Amino acid sequence: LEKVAVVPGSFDPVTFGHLDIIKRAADVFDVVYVAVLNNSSKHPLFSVDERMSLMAEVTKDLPNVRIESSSGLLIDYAKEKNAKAIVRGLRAVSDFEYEMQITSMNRFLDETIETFFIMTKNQYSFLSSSIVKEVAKYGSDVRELVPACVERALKEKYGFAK
Ligand code: COD
Repeated sequence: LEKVAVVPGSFDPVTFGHLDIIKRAADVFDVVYVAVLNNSSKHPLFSVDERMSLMAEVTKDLPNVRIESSSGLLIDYAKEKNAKAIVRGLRAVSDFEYEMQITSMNRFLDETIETFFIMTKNQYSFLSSSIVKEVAKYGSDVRELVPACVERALKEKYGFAK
């Protein structure tokens, strides 16, 4: 039986930190669904479609990774995919409380789906979509933080495209 995992997130936009977690999950699970979702406490810069197409572009060489979106609850999506696991990334202690809350709620809703955490690589521990947007907004260089197509999309959004 195929072992399926869901890697959920807002991915607004995808960074090298996200990509690292997705690649490592794809090494362990047979099929990985990257679920581009809306986090109701965030106001996204990119639409779901834009986030999905950037994600598709940067994961195109990973054959067992599929990009989807859902407007419902993460746990319902995971059930629909017959997922055994939800995979999240952890950067610092500051992520812990938030992740603990989501994990507990998802377990309350369905205790058969496990949440797994992959610890970030040290070089990405400071990296977040928000910090990337903050830097890109002022026209600074984000090449080391995001894939080239994402850098281009940010430049277009913020009016720095040539
Ligand atoms: N290194 C490693 N991991 C990282 C890095 C990094 N530099 N940056 C981010 N990550 C990890 C995050 O920890 C997270 O695991 C994942 O990558 C995605 O991050 P984000 O910020 O894009 O995603 P979030 O935290 O906004 O995602 C929240 C969800 C969209 C999953 C959540 O809001 C949700 O499930 N929404 C759907 C509705 C729902 O079910 N709500 C109830 C949840 S209890």
